[in-house]
Amino acid sequence: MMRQGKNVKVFLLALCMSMSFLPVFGSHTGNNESPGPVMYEQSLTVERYVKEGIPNSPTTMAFVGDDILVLERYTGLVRLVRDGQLSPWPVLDVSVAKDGERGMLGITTIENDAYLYFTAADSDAGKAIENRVVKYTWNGDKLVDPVLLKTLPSDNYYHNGGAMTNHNGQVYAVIGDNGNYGWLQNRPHEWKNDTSVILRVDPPGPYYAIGIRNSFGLAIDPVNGSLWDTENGPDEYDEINFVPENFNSGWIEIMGPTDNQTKIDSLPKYGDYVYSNPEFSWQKPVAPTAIEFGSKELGQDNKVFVVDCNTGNLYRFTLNPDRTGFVFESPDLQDLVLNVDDSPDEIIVGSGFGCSTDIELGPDGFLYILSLSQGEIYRIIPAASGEQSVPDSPIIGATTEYILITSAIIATIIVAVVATMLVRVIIKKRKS
Ligand SMILES: [Ca+2]
Ligand SMILES: [Ca+2]
Ligand SMILES: [Ca+2]
Ligand SMILES: [Ca+2]
Repeated sequence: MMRQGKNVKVFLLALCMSMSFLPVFGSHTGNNESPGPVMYEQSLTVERYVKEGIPNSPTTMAFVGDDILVLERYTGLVRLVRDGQLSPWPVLDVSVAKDGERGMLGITTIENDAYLYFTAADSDAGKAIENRVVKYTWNGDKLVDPVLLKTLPSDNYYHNGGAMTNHNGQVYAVIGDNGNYGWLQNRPHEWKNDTSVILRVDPPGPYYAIGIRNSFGLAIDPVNGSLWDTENGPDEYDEINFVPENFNSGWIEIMGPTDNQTKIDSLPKYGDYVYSNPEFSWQKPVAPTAIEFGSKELGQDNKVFVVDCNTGNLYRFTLNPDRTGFVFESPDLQDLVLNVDDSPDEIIVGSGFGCSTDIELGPDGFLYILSLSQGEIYRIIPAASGEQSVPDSPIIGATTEYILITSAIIATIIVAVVATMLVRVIIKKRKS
């Protein structure tokens, strides 16, 4: 009897211990501290799209057909997501630097052509060589036939840029100042390298824009083909810009909006690039990253979405009728600046996305959001689509289901082990 009582205690202890491990199994992608994202807009909901998560700090992604290619920042791997599942086999492996803002930085696709932007190194986490834009062909299985289109400086670990986009067969990439200060940074001395610019890389073209400090976001308006960017300021003024051809964003002389006409008139020192103020600025930096246009399918076709790396917020802006800027209802925001004492409520449509670095509009018309810090792809869908059993907590719903299945399996194993032990004890007692 003593022995059986001890076994019951052992069983309960084992069950308690296994229960305490369950949350660890449930949050296998490493976002234990975060409950996952939530949406504040009633008509939209968010779900976790890839159950396995994406390892190794995913930076950017692009669709090829219905599949998604995702870049792992530090390994130089490109991974394939098909039907919401992460394939275990990488589709490309290159050697990338990992310090600062270097690494696997950008991708854009046109049909089966995939354009990648990365900081090439002599080995993974090795010595940085340069930033490269390389075109690959997607054969449905691997990225093959690399063609080096452009090399760009990586003199410093910061402001390496890497965001890419395309329109009408033209491919664009952005690079920040990368610690260089010459003509293209609106400085007077007659020297430049390929920094602080938006470039057309295929077919190659002149600088599309100059005076860009640091950027992780480019997007094309699907309605009129206009280019937009996000830019990171120093200790003040992150920006969103409508970017016409020959745009000068003003760095290093101007960041954020200015009404100093003398300063504006002193620009540019190089070429005939035209300065204009940002369409929106955050006075206190949030490190905005990706920018993407909303869709009819989501009822958001006059909206622009932006994510960031500092707050985990998903921002939403309403375009003006010309789609050249934004309109705001809040008097706080009608100066086009979120000042430190202004309410951000009008522009925050979701939160809890962690440090997020990419948004893509999928072929289904839904928004896919990549969280670098959480290693997740989330999908924004209509709340009434019927795909969600728990509309306001799909992430928790999915986790609970996982925990219940895991609990059932572990409990069954424990019962089997304890039963075996009990049978052995009984047989031993009978023998003695
Ligand atoms: Ca992308
Ligand atoms: Ca590698
Ligand atoms: Ca600017
Ligand atoms: Ca304001």
